[in-house]
Order: sequence, then structure tokens, then C-alpha cells
Amino acid sequence: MSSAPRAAAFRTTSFSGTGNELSNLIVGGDGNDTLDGGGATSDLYFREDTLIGGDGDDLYRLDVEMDYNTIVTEGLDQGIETVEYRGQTYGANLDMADNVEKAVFIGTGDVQIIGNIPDNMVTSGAGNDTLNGGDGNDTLIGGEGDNWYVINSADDVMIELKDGELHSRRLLSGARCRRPRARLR
Ligand SMILES: [Ca+2]
Ligand SMILES: [Ca+2]
Ligand SMILES: [Ca+2]
Ligand SMILES: [Ca+2]
Repeated sequence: MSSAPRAAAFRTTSFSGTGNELSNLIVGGDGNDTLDGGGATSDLYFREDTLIGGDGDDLYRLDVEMDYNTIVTEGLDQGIETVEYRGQTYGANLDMADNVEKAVFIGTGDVQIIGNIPDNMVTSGAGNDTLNGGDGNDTLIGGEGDNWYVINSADDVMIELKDGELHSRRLLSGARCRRPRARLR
């Protein structure tokens, strides 16, 4: 990584950093930054970006294919982070990085999104998705499609569209599940 292109911001103003087709290191400052490894590449699994948000409520923008190897690094109590997944997928597993609170999938296809220790808000797209907030009290929003929700806390909340027969909700009860409290909106 020593020769990789780098970008960094060290001020408290918001910073927007977008990389290129090479492997980039992008470091945010104390503000609410947007970090995007960017850049199309012919080898989808070659690029290895490292994105470090620092303090502030940072937004990470990842492509489900081209950012397969991207490393998102957030410290504990360094803001409320959102990771935004884009692109087309045929069943990608999207594991949220540590200390990132929110995930949004706005691409096409089916995904499985897996949260982390803190309370997460997980929003998937139009596909048939699986949403799993992991530990904590999570809010899971499946959007359109035939979605599965992993409910393993009494305070997990799932929000499913109710307009249309194709929109369904299901519970996969975890070992710690007592009385799942699901909310239909
Ligand atoms: Ca920041
Ligand atoms: Ca941050
Ligand atoms: Ca969906
Ligand atoms: Ca969680």
C-alpha cells in the first residue's frame, strides 16, 4: 500500500474523497465525510481500498462487486456511520464493518446484510433479501421483495411494506429470542 494513491482531510469541515481504479487510502477528518473508493476496474477483485472516516458522522459508499476487498475502519464512538452499497448483485453477503451503525442497499438484486454489535438500522432494496442486525436492538427495513428477517432480540424491529401480496415477513428465531416484537408498517 505504500505506493497507493492517498487522500486525507484533517479539518472539521466535511470532506468528500473519491478514489480511482487503483487501491486507495482515503482518510477523513473530524467532520462528516463521504468516502468512496471509486473507479471502475476490469478486475473486480483486484482493488483494495482502505477508508478511514475518523470523527464525525461519516458516509461510506461501496460497490457490491468492485469494493469486495474494501476495508472500512471506524473507531468506537467516532460518530454515527452509514455504509451505502450500490451496484448489481446476485446474492452478495454484506457484512457491516465494526462501529458502523447504518447500512443501506440501493442497488439491484438480492442481498444478505449482516449487522454488528451496536444497534443498527439496516435497509435493503427491491430484491428478496435477508436482514440480520446481529447483536443489539436493530431496525430492519426490507423494502420490496420477499424478505427474511433475523430477529434475535425482543427489541428488534422489522418494517415491511404492506402493499402487495409479494411482500412478506418471516422470523428466523435466534437462540436468544423471547417474544419477538415485530411491527408492520
Ligand atoms: Ca470524519
Ligand atoms: Ca466517524
Ligand atoms: Ca427487499
Ligand atoms: Ca446490531
